Amino acid sequence: MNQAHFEKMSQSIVNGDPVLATSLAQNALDMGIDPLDAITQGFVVGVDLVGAAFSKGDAYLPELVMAGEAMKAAVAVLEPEMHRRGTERKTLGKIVLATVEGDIHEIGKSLVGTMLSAAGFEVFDLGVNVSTAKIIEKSKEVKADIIGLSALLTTTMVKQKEVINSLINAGLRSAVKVMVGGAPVTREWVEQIQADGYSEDAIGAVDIARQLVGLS
Ligand code: B1M
Repeated sequence: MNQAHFEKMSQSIVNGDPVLATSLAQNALDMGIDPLDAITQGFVVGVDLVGAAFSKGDAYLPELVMAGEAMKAAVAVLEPEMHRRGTERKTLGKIVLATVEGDIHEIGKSLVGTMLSAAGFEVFDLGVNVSTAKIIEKSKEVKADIIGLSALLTTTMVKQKEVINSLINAGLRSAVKVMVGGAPVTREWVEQIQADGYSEDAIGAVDIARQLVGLS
């Protein structure tokens, strides 16, 4: 019986249906299903399916965005119950995420954040136009495993380098990995600024983040 419910949960993510995902999450609690099982055996299965389809070119950005929204809606119902039971999802690592200073492009960064959260990372999304000092301060405060920096403008990419330089100057470079992304970011740029990881899209960002915390 639970398996049938898990399949419906997965399908609600594939269909990008936050309303259905919300009610299935609530039904799961009413049925006595463990909220963690609902996430890992139900909703995450759907996220993985959409991610795999996106990677193969069988799904497109809107599907990915809607799947992320549906996942967020389901987790919003289940997470309070997990807190209450003290069975919080074991996080894969902590990520401080921001669009760099001078840059207000939000959509890609937020999508990356949603996918990282859905995959099990604890994401501290600082928003857009975030100063280097604020990024480093937050990273120190939460003892981040990874700092994720998005930049969409050729004029703001340099802020990714600035963050890395500031980490070096503060003696913190070995304490945290730095992952970068955004449309103008190239592999050459990543090598030049000596970032630890780079991805062209949100699904790839999850793979890279997993690698950076030693999980794959
Ligand atoms: Co802007 N803009 N924009 N813009 N804008 C671009 C980026 C531009 C390429 C358009 C163009 O000219 N063809 C161009 C940049 C040129 C350049 O520097 N090379 C540009 C410009 C020039 C500007 C302004 C300067 C325009 C002006 O005012 N004269 C201005 C700058 C404002 C500022 O930031 N200070 C500006 C403003 C805006 C809006 C506010 C209107 C709006 C943003 C709204 C918002 O985010 N709330 C906007 C938009 C929408 C775009 C385009 C059209 C779309 C960006 C987007 O959301 N893409 C963009 C052109 C384009 O990219 N086709 C453009 C969808 C999103 C899902 O993809 O953000 O690439 P993307 O994220 C991807 C990957 O890059 C990657 O994964 C994401 C998901 O797959 N990724 C990461 C991103 N971050 C990552 C981090 C990671 C890993 C992967 O690890 C941490």
